Amino acid sequence: MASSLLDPAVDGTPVLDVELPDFTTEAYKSAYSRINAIVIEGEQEAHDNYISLGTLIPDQADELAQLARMEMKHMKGFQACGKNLSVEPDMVFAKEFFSDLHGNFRSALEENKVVTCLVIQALMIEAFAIAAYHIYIPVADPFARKITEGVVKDEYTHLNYGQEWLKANFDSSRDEIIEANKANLPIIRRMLEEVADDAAELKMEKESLIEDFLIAYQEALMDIGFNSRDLARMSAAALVA
Ligand code: PL3
Ligand code: FE2
Ligand code: FE2
Repeated sequence: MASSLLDPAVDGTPVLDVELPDFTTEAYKSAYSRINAIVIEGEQEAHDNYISLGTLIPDQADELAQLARMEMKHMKGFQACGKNLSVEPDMVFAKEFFSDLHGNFRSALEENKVVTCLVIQALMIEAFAIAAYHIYIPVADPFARKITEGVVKDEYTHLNYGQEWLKANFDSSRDEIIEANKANLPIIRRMLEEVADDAAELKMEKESLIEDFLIAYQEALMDIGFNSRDLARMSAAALVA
């Protein structure tokens, strides 16, 4: 049976009655076994990626190790969310889900392409996580909701890290950011499509996910130094591929 919840939003503004899903159905648990795994795998890979970035930016290795530690904490939190609902995360599915993006990050790392690595991890993956967690919070079970609220704050710190670095190095990074966007935004789009049915089972809408992703991603690009024509061109990259 669906229940409803009247609750102030995080910033204190009142929100409408939200229909909560039934967390005990097989359909919910099946979808959750994949989504929970995606999030666990995403946090694990984010940890590894920040450690790797520390080898490309040695003078910031300590700060990056700090970000990596936060990702480990996130991963453990989401593992607890799955356990709490008696769901076994489908990690094989999740590894496959991330494989293209993971491969592109690894190739960039081997070529010492720090800009591409930052675009993939700190801009795209973090914006994806921010969108997903935002949309999830109002429809999450109370246990997962608390954990996710703590996590989403950290993800802004991570997005901001990439944003500040790329902003400080804008002139020398511009072309590589555009290239990394073109190669990887279609992959993010495909990942959003792939998760849409399971997300809908959790009462998360694909349109809201895309919208929130674009807000976080484009705000970052704008702050880094791109103008609105650049942004339109860069977003179009997701449509043509
Ligand atoms: C980096 O800090 C985290 C990377 C995680 C990527 C998350 C992608 C999530 C897509 C699925 C949306 C469902 C959210 C539900 C949360 C249990
Ligand atoms: Fe995280
Ligand atoms: Fe993160």
